[in-house]
Amino acid sequence: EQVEQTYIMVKPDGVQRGLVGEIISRFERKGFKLTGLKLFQCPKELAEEHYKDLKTKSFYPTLIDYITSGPVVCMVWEGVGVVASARKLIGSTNPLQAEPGTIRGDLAVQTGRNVVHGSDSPENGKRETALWFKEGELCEWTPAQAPWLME
Ligand code: DAT
Ligand code: MG
Repeated sequence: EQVEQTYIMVKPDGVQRGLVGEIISRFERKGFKLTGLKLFQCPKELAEEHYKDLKTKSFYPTLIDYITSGPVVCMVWEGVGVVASARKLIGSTNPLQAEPGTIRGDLAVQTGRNVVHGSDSPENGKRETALWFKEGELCEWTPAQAPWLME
């Protein structure tokens, strides 16, 4: 039972639509631990680095424009199995295929406006956390509820 970290981001549409609290709540209520949080205007170079694996895709330029079009909310969540669990909470990339009950399934309709990002592996969780946060911006702490979440 390895503690992992995942990088979660409310994309500009989620911020503009007033969904920040709703999205944070879902991870909070599940029981994961928040270790980083900031509102941030993403520079183009960082967006390009974050999505470098998609560089050859036709939608890459519009994806970069979208992610840099307004502030995003950057978060790091920690816990056992947090990477896969967060992906389940988020739902499928295409919101029309995302299950009801997931963030995208409940709150979005189009792939190009799918309101939230989540790391797809523990390795990328680490890579993206280091990309979006400086060391002093992360907090190590023990939530008071910890013994009531895990025996
Ligand atoms: P996810 O965000 O579910 O991990 P991904 O890593 O494959 O999905 O793609 C990153 C983002 O790129 C995705 O959230 C929205 C955009 N994207 C992916 N596939 C797309 C497509 N076919 N058309 C338009 N945008 C797409
Ligand atoms: Mg992805």
